[in-house]
Amino acid sequence: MQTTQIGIIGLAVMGRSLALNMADHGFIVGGYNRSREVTGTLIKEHPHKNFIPFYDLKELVESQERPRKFLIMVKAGKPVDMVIDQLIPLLDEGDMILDGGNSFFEDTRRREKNLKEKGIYYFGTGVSGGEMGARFGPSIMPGGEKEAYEHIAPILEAISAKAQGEPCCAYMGPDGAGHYVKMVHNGIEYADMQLIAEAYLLLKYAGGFTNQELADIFTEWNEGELKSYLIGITAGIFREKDDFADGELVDYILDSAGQKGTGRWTSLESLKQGVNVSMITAACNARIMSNRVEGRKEAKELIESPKQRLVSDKAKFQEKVRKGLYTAKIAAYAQGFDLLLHASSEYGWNLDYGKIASIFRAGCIIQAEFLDDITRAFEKNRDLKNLMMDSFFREKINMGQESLRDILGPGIQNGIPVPAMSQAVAYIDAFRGTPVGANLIQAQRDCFGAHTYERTDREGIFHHDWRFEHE
Ligand code: NBP
Repeated sequence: MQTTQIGIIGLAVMGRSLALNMADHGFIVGGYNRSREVTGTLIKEHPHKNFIPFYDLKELVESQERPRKFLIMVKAGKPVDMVIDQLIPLLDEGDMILDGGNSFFEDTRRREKNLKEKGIYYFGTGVSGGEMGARFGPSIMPGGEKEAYEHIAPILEAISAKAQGEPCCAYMGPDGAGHYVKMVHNGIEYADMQLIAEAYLLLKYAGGFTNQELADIFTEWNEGELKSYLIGITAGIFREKDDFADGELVDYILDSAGQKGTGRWTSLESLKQGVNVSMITAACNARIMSNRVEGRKEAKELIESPKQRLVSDKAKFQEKVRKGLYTAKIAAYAQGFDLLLHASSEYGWNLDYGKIASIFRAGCIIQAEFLDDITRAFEKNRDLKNLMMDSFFREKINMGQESLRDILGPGIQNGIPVPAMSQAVAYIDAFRGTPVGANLIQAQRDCFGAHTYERTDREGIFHHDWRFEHE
């Protein structure tokens, strides 16, 4: 039997693509899938001299060089625990299990702890970039015991995407760090996509731009500071003709977006950490509202829409939307990295934010030139508390915030929902120290519940005996 260097368990879209990617890079890969026909189909459709199919998990384990390495690529949740339970009796101390699925980081922490007690290394490994990324170079975020990382680094770094020659894979930190970073990456992705959708709505319904014009605008934007994978594909989408009817496909796609849960996890986790990721939450809520297809149809007949008022100067508006989008994007990334900062301290991960931004530069959905600027910001100041405090981004916000405010007006007047952009403005405003009304809230709390308050003019905790008549 040929000796394998890594075993992949779960050969659906992601497992299959990663297996072929590893095989292409010269690694001898053993593959196993619960349903044997999936393995059979894979070798029939993609025969590869470096890929060896297994129909028995024990045989895959026995084929491995030491320390053994297994990459689990099954549906997140219970199936991961089931595969781990099947593997444990077959493994020896020092062997390694990687979970490359979208597992919740708390599950990863639990599994890592349990397996450590058995002498088995466990790496929660975020893999971004979907099927194409997995096949030809994803962004990879492994988290686990640092001393064991050297055993898996050669494989993971070889198959990862490369940005300016550097692998988009780096050790993130202990236990759940890799899956946490992947979760926040997905949350940022939600906000980024929502912002682009809002820019589209503004240009279409307040600017009156056609799909062809939108395609040209996004193509132009993709040559400047907004240059990114998402802006690039958006330009292409506006040009794509429909197969069934006249015009572009985008106009025939139902206005209802799906989600698999990682954005929601980010939002829930932010509340737990006491961190404001309002733009990620706004993006989740926008998808939730979009799913009320029948309800929205019904309400459209009952609740009046404002009259459409197109902007008078299209070119000027277009430029303001570009600047506003870029400014809001800074706020979204600032929120995501702020959550990472708090989590790093809460869980003792010592995350390297500059490194994290650098591995997002290729292979993943949020890849963008902009990430180089984030890396530079954290390299310049490792103790940077918020991206918006970095001199480069501060200046960009100062230059772009007026445009962001200006485009919200036509959006709101035309009845265009712009929740993520609105949250960007609210975040920037609260962040920059403008009054947020908390003095009044403290007064109310003290009035109805004697919750006390602090003062601006003297030290101490105060309670006031509110003299006006109230229940
Ligand atoms: P799926 O998430 O669709 O899972 C299907 C795989 O899980 C099949 O191999 C299936 O085996 C296996 N499986 C299940 Br379901 N229950 C099992 C069990 N109890 N024991 C053993 N195997 C079991 O696959 P995917 O889309 O390739 O994604 C894999 C992971 O990667 C997921 O966590 C996903 O969230 C994540 N991810 C996916 C993408 C993407 O673009 N699809 C991107 C990034 C991350 P069977 O063939 O016998 O049913």
